[in-house]
Amino acid sequence: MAKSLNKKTPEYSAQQIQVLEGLEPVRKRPGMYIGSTDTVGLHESLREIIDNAVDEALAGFAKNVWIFLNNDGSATVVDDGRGIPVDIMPQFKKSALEIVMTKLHAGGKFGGSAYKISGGLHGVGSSVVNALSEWTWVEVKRNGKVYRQEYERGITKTPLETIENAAIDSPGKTGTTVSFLPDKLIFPDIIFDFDTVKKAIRERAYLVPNLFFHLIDKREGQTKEINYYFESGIISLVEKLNENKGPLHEAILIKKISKDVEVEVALQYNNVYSENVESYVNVINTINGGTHLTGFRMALTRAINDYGKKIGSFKNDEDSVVGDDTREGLTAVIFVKMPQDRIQFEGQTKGKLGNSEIQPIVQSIVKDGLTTHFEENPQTARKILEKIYLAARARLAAKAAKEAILRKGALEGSSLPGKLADCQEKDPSVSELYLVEGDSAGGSAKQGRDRKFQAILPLKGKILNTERARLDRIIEHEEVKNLIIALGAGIGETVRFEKLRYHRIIIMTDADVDGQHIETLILTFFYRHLPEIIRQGYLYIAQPPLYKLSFGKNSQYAYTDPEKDSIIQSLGSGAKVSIQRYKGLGEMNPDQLWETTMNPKNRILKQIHIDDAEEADAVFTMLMGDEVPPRKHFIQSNAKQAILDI
Ligand code: 1YM
Repeated sequence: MAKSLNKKTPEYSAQQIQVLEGLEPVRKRPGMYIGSTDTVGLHESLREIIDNAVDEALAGFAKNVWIFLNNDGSATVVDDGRGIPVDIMPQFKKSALEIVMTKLHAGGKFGGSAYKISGGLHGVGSSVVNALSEWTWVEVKRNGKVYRQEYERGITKTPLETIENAAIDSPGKTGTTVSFLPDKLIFPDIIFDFDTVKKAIRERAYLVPNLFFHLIDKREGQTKEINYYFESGIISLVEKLNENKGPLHEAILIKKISKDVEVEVALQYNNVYSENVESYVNVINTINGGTHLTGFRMALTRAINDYGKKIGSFKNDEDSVVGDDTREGLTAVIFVKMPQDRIQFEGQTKGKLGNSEIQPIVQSIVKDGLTTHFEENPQTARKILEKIYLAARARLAAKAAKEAILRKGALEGSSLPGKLADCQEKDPSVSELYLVEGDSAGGSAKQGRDRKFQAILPLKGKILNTERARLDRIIEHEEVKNLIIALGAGIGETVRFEKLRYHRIIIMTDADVDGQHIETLILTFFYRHLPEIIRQGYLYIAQPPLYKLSFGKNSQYAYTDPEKDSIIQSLGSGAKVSIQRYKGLGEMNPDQLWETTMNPKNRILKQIHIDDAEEADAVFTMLMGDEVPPRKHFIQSNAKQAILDI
């Protein structure tokens, strides 16, 4: 039961701490407390500590959070908040700090903030991380002193050490430092991944304005440092997402509190066709949306239809736009803050907000906010309406075009393209489709393949740049049409993945700049129009060898430069080696192509993931979109690699 504790200092109400139990259960069943012990759980433990620092920022005290990835495998999180309280709790004869670190469910109410982050998905706090760490080291700066304590696997190792008049530059300097080394006995893999940590803090940085994040990788060979600071929260996030997409107007921010629910929405239309909407509840990314997203969508469609009618821009009374029309080129972030204990998550991955009361709240706030914004900024309203009307017209045109195509039977039931050399196998789970650059390499691949399970589709030149092309135009493009028919699953609204004819789709291009371009074009096509194929893990890139090393009567292939070097080294100094650098697939005869790149026994395939859709999206947009400066910059900053390939 919760015990009443004495209040020791005025700013810290220790009686709010509830002490429940020790940490033994955490080591026995770690998954119950951090979700899993794989790398997701490993990063979750770091996130827990970071979130404690972020909570201290939400409470209005910390201004900075530093995260260090140290050379010995440990991580250090530092904040400049008040410092975890260190006053002695009489009934335990221990400091509050030690209780926080060594007891389960010990936690105060954070500065009265109802929206604290820790207590999120797993929300277990510092003590659980401590229990799952080989060692933990905490330093608190408070009352002009420095306090330190060490723990091993959750057990107190040293008494609370106090350093009077320590090197605290000014009396105002306070804060908390937590260092920990994840326990190898718990986590099979204890290596922190810079990009995963970066993503987690970037998310927080956008949602907690005015907090400075510093991520520093001090591990050998890595000297990476990244800082995040967003003065204006989610509006910065929307602007960032639209950076290379040609925003059409100033981003719109709507913010209001209703019945202890705080709704914050930022939106901005851009020049491209895809939609990018993210939603959050108390800093938790609801990747499957939920009632807040539904409320937003309904409000957007209604506000636009109402405004369009009001200014008389519809020709007929019954004209109106539908939800889909409002999504083209829409970038938006929906951020709802509500009391933690009322949140209901739904769905298998708990990525969906289920609270039904949230939908009407978001809907009315967004509808009112948008209507007011349109009335006060008619220029912006006009630009948005034009974009949406264009989408509506394109929808009607695409529908007509699709009907025409379907009538002609161009896609459905159409016979396989003549260029496709299909495999004999009919079971998609063991069938492979090679997309090969150029007719000559396509010819070699057709001769070299194992026709039982390998199909070859040569693609001529550069396939259509799909980033900016609409569905009706894409289907008309010969090369893409061949690809869609060969895949067998259709496209757009009528897509049926169960009809996909191959579960391994392998892009095989030359290892040069042109090859990379074609590779990016094909990836863009799948990413934009058949992302499910990437999500299922069906898309691969073949890795042809870079070199053939011949010595005497023997030869060996090298797929990377280090591999080439090590083969040369292993041959000793006397050997005479001739090195052939492969510039294209066409330089290999069918047997060599089979041996090096197609034979499942030897070949190297790289599986494509959408693990960071946002980043992939940005790169695709930058390389493929209309905006020239970012592409130029990207090409210039990657020019070294490009030159090597020429
Ligand atoms: C690097 C991790 O844990 N910072 C942190 C934690 C606390 C406080 C300040 C804090 C909270 C309160 C009052 C309060 C915590 N305090 C507690 C407990 N950084 C990090 N910074 N004073 C300081 O909530 O009232 C738990 S966490 F329980 F002691 F209040």
